[in-house]
Amino acid sequence: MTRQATGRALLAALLLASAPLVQAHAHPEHLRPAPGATVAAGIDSVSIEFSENLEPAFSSIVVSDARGHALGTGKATLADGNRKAMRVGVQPLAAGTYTVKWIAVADDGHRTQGQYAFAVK
Ligand SMILES: [Cu+2]
Repeated sequence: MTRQATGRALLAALLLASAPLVQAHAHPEHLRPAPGATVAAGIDSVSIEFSENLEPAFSSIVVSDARGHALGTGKATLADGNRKAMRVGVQPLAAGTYTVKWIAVADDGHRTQGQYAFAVK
């Protein structure tokens, strides 16, 4: 192996070793209500705790009813002292199915997003 090839192999190994740090995207870990859950009527917020600190300006949670109407009472906010936890208030929910769409922008600027449904009985 030439010295140049050895250098390239070393660089490749370093890049592989650092990949988990580079890809520290925010993934949802605790979702309330949980995906697919059926909860009692009257809940007035949806909250998601992520694996990474979030950038509040670009992160959001939007709750929609079965007809696709957004129900939020305001912008989603991060919890005091915990930048991994995001919450949005909604009017107390009546029976039906609801969709949650979230966008999470982590401190490193990477964006993840997803959606799930839950039911209110
Ligand atoms: Cu990332």
